[in-house]
Amino acid sequence: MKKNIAILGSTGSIGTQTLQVVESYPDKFQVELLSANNNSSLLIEQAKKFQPNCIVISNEEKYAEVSEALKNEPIKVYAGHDALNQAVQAEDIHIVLTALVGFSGLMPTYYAIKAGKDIALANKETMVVAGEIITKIANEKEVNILPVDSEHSAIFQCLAGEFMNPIEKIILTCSGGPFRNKSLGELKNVTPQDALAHPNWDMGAKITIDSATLINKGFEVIEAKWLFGLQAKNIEVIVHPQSIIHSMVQFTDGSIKAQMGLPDMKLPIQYALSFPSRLQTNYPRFNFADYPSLDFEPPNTKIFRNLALSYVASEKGGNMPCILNAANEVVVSAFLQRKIGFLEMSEIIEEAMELVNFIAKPDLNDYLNADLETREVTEMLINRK
Ligand code: MN3
Repeated sequence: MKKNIAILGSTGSIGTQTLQVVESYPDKFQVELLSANNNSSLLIEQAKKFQPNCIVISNEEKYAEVSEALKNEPIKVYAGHDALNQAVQAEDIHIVLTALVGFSGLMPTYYAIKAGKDIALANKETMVVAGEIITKIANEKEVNILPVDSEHSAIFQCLAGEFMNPIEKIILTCSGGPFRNKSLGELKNVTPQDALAHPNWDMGAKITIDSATLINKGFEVIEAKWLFGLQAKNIEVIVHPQSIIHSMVQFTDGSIKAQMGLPDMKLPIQYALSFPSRLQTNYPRFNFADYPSLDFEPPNTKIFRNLALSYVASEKGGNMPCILNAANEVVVSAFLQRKIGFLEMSEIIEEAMELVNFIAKPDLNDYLNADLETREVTEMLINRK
């Protein structure tokens, strides 16, 4: 039986790579739903090619253009965020791959889980913002949350056959980003263009900046905490510039399992879609003789303060990781527009974490409000700079 897939964020980096995977296994997967935020022309092209039952363009201003272009196709076209929250619940969908950017991934993921759909999770912000609620509902609905993030996929693969064995710690590997060896002085004047040249992974603009500041790794600590039921203090980050080991699990007997290979996002994507099976591929293979040494070093949290702030937010709990995420989205966008410098991103996030109302036991509405409040506060802090 084919798996019917919904791809949220189909025009982004993960979305387009997911469609490459789907295309390689036409007898395994069928696209049921595609959604994009803004990129109407690529969404139209994808819809014609993959013939989903339904597509959603989040930007309602693009509805006329998209529906006109597809008027001769048997494809339902909807627009807007509410339409997406509805569309993910369709009966024929088996698994929802969430590759939306940032906070926007939360509500569609929430509704998909409520409707009993398995989730292939590429939108880590969903877990950062509301991991407690999301994992609780997923348990109630007996829904699987399968990680697409390469580090979490690695851990998930290391845990196959180990589910009864306690974990001592998780070791998340981190490429270090484009600014790995830079000093504070050098970082003061780096530009978005400098940051967008990532050494190992080809990704969208937001996650590329997040990787350069290491907040991406901080988010991954929080994501791992919820996915694998750990405390942040049992999740360690190690810089590994070659990105060959994708992450590791250390068990209580001291044994460490690592998952490794050449970095290619298509692998974790397809493992999430085909789990528990592995699909044969012809991707290039890792050759040990090409890598006489693999390097490791601790991250410098005095320089890359966003990583330290992520541990603080995780420790504090409640809506603090949500505040961290919202403040980050706003400062990243300000940095990309060159309104603030690289190091100011951490300063402003830290101030926002102090200023926004803390709620120890938030419900879903509290998260939505904290997100809005943080955005306002962060904008104010940016304009003051
Ligand atoms: Mn990752």
